[in-house]
Amino acid sequence: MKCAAACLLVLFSFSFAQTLFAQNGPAPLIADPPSRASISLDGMWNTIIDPYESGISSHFYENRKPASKTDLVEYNFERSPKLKVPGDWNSQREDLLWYEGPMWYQRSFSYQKKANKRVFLYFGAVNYLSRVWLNGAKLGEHVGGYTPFNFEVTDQIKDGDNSVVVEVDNTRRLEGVPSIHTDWWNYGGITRSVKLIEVPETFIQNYSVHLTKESADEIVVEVTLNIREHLINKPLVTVEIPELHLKQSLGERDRVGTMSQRLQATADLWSPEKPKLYGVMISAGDDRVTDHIGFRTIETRGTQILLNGKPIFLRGVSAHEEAPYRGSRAVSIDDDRTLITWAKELGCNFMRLTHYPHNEDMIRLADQMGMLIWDETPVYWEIQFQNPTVLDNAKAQLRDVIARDQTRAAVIIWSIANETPITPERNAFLKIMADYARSLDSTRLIGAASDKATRIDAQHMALDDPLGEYLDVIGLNEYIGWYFGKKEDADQIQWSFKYQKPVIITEFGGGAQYGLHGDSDTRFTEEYQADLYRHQLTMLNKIPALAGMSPWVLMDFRSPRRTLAGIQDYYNRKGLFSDRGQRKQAFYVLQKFYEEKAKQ
Ligand code: GCB
Repeated sequence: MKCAAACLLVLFSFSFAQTLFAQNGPAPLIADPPSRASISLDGMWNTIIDPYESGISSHFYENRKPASKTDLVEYNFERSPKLKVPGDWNSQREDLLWYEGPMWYQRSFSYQKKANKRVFLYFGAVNYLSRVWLNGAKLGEHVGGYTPFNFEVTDQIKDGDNSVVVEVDNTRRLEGVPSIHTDWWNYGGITRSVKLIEVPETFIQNYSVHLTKESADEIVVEVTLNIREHLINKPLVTVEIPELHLKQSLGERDRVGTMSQRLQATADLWSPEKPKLYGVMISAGDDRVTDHIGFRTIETRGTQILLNGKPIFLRGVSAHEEAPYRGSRAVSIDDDRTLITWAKELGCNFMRLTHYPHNEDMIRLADQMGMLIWDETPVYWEIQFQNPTVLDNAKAQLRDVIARDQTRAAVIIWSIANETPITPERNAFLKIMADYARSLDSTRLIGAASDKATRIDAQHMALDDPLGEYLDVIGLNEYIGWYFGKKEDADQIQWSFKYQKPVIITEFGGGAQYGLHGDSDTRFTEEYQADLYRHQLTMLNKIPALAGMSPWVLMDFRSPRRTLAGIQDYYNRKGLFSDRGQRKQAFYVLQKFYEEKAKQ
């Protein structure tokens, strides 16, 4: 085993907090919450539904009790109904199934202040807009329903009783990302865990440990420190990978900045078949994080995707973050494990997690179970591409999911959009997003899904969306036999693609109600869906640039757009599994196809 230190360089020496984060917004994200000392604030929170938005004018955030019998206070958290955190409100109470609007959450907790510790209030995700107060003082706001955020509360938190109040508003907005139209449920609430994270005064803000693009024998370690203003000590940063006999000091650095060091080491490479993870310890002064990290390379060559230098076919499936059996947002590691296990049973080595970043546990589990991941930002259908605030919002969501997941070997593709209209504004917007993703992480592939194919004649279809120029992999969503033409049309069709890049068919499929049988021409029967898969797979298999596929979709999921009574009942029924976990006939068609593919 070789172990030699090479170039030590400071990549940035700006203050992260000042340049990238809005005034009233959260602090830069703390990486790796699972390995931090923390106090969970999950559990039952007091809630007040507030459709007419009286909470701000009535100062709900003060969580006040009447000071005397004449004092008028028109709310009372303690006597109000409770909701579980993490969780969406829609599935917790029948009267909240369709609710879109503001909801106030409050919870009290006791705390003992500790010397030389900084404290951050961390939210895994809150959909969509959140305003947060601690002990009546506003900490800030966060926009976006699927990414984590944290506020520093070192100065606001008290010894003894504390009260945190969050106004959560899932109203759909034209200027939102996503905007007002989506084909999934707009689950509101504090949908992921909340905790207090305790760190030393100087701590490891973020890090990434990965192979270089050029060599599988070189590990790059990048560490960003957060050093409290008044401190002058510059801690020594050390990285250790005991199984590789690596222990390397990164040296003293400036107050804020990212240290980057290359280490020579030959690790067993991570793959879906052998998801090897190494214990990695990073320490800086009093701070220490311990992570489990896989090492692999991902690149493209012509129309191929290479994992660890070898071509790989992505046998995939798309999935929403929806809980099996319950019709709610997935909230537990068991939900995540079931989804990955089902995908594995189908023969998958790849999951397209749509249409927004799924929870961190899911990505960590993919690392452990061996599942390649397409990680997507919610730039979906029509959003206000001409609006600079919308671009900032989309970039912030991309920045935060990359900050959260950049150390996970499972993630191979950052997806910047799904089915967006071809306009000059959109092209410019997505070029900025692609460049931004690359500037934050140059080790992964950039993708997006387009549905803008054109029919050339009865036998030819083409995708020449200009977005392809900015991507490493081309994603195509096509619904021949469901929204477009007959399923048999697929037998004749040949596809052409403008860019010589790997193609992933990111969506195809059709609806079927589990247990509904008939002939294969009858919509919504299992036979129709299975037959559609047969025709599709024959067609897709003829695409020379085909590098993978992620049919739509693993499991039926709730959607307000799906109104057909008796069949859809507000579920999108394109699942290979029903929402109750039953396998439809098409599951077996795809499973057989993947069995064959795995042998090739
Ligand atoms: C699509 C969208 C996806 C929908 C799906 C459908 O093209 O990307 O979000 O759910 O079609 O079922 O229509």
